[in-house]
Amino acid sequence: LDSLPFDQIYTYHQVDTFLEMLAAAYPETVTLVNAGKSFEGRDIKYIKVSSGDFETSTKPIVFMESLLHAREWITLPATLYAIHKLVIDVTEQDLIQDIDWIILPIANPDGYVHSHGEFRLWRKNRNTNLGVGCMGVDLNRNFDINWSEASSNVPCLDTYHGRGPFSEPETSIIKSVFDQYVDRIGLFLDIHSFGSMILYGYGNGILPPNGLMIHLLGVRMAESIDAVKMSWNPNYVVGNVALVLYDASGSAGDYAQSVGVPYSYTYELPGHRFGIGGFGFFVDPAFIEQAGFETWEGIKTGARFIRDN
Ligand code: ING
Ligand code: ZN
Repeated sequence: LDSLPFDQIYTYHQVDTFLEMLAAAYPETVTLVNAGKSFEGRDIKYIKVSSGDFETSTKPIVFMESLLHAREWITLPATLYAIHKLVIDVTEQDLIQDIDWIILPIANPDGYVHSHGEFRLWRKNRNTNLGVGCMGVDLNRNFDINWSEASSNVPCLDTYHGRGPFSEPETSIIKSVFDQYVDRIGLFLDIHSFGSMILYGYGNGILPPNGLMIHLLGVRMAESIDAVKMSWNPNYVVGNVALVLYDASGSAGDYAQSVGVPYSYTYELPGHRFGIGGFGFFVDPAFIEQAGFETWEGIKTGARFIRDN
């Protein structure tokens, strides 16, 4: 396990195997947590990375996750690249000396597997207990923050919020991470695509009390990415999600903000360079490693900021 080629989009099983091997190969820094099962019964696993004992540590935590939305495949290499630079190819020691990490690469495994098979542009989970012919809950509308205020109550739609806050196993698992570690989580990053944006709450346009600081760090992270981005991609846009994009309730980012995480962002990674409509979710092979590399620049800026402030 000395390299992870960034030349393809890995499947659920490949990532699962990778995480198991990683934890076995680096027991002193990596702890693999099997946090529970998805609707269809797949394991949802995350890693804790710490240079010491994660549980007794008082270091700030950066918590990042990807693939809450199934079709947003480019977010996976971004997360795997971060793991690669924190565990396998460590060139910046301060990031693990000073900071602990929780990294959840595949937050929505059922949807992700479905997007590899039947339906490439699937977004939601695969809940079938909705009482209608349609399936799937938008996990990024299912969190307990302003739930149902700006989302859909129609199960057939892509922004269906589910039967209630945290009705879905996948969001409940993420909630349990916040329940356990919220006092130490200084930065939450929910990695989505596409659009080249760094977004923060709340999804109704109301800013958190530290909104100016949140914006400041958003800009700094965006600048870090823009400095190394591909020339064909636009600069990142930074702003409140409701102002930049649209109103949205019950998101993971808003939930993190509401329970006390000081800095919570949703990254929208760049889309396919020839993407129009749904094709923005397709992956340009020439961008896979680059997506990891450039996103990592933003993540590092965020991590060091919450360490130093
Ligand atoms: N976009 C996000 C979505 O869930 C978003 C935008 C960000 C909403 C932050 C709420 C909070 O719709 C994608 N591409 O998923
Ligand atoms: Zn998304």
